[in-house]
Amino acid sequence: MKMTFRWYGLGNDDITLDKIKQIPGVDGVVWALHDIPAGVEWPMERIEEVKAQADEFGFNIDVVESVNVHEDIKLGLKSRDKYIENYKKTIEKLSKVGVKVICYNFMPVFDWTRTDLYKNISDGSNALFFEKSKISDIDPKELIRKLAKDVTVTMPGWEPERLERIEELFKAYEGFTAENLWANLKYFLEEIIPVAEKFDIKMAIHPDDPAFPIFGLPRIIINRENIKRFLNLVDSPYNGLTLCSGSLGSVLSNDIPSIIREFHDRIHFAHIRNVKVYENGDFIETSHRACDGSVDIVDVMKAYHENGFAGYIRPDHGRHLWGEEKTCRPGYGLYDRALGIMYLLGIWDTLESQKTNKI
Ligand code: CS2
Ligand code: MN
Repeated sequence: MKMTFRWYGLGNDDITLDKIKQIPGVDGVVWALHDIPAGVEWPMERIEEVKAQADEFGFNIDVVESVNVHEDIKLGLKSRDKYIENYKKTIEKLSKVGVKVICYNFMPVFDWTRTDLYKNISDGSNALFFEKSKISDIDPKELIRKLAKDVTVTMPGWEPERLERIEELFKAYEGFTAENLWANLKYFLEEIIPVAEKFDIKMAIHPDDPAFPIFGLPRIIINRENIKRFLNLVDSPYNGLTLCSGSLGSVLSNDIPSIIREFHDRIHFAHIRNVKVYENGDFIETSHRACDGSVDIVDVMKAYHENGFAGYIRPDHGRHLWGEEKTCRPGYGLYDRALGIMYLLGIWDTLESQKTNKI
């Protein structure tokens, strides 16, 4: 298991590399060129710049999250081929600085979606929250306006240039079904995976968050059955998963430890976080502790450990603690993610000692 921490880049993240350096056990930063729009080939100089910045602190840059997929690819438009070509060129360039895993998602229009970015918790902290009933009444444009008012940073998947086109995008998706999305994903994978194989980079799809359709848009990477179907679209180790316990955890019927046990050899990147799901389907992000949320994080770590997981892992979102919501990106503060790492390493180290009969 190789521990990493997400870093949004120099000047784009108040959690700087020198701070990350002080969290025990972190070997690499998970990065991206967040200002490059989906579909555009990443410039080599910019990639090399990040490599030099990480080198200075001794961090690897083995994992990229994300190289975003252009909407025309998801929609299956004719124009997709030129964007797929750019994607392939980006894969090749990333291999030159030693990148090993590319995380991406295939969700129409939106990346992760919440109704509240700073829901107060009784202990005085706050966290990302999803109110199911709100999503069914709210116009997506209204939600975008509401969330944009709350943050000063651009959130991945909610980039202004994409959202300016929101009406156009919804129109393009009219009558679009889950089967259309499956077909377009297959087309994309059949093009990309041979290139990933050639340049030895594992592609790792991120599950949809939340793991059910919203605003009438299909979502397909949502449960065990669909993950199995996804892996069979192109049956290669290079066609793999980012297993996000929080995204899949938004639906109580997803048994995440058993999904890990079944597909561990295709999981290249593990996102670990906990969510508390309520009876009405609302959910809030919690600390990583198993007893604080609905996902048994101890069993999640056991499932990785017993299968000798050698891939990359990172704490995913955390709560905002000690007033840090004033400066950090929603869900990506320093403190809860650092605490999360200590919890995850505590479980892992205990399991390791048990294995070697030290305890
Ligand atoms: C994050 C995602 O919400 C999450 O779980 O990990 O925003 C993730 O970065 C993207 O979906 C990857 O493309
Ligand atoms: Mn995730």
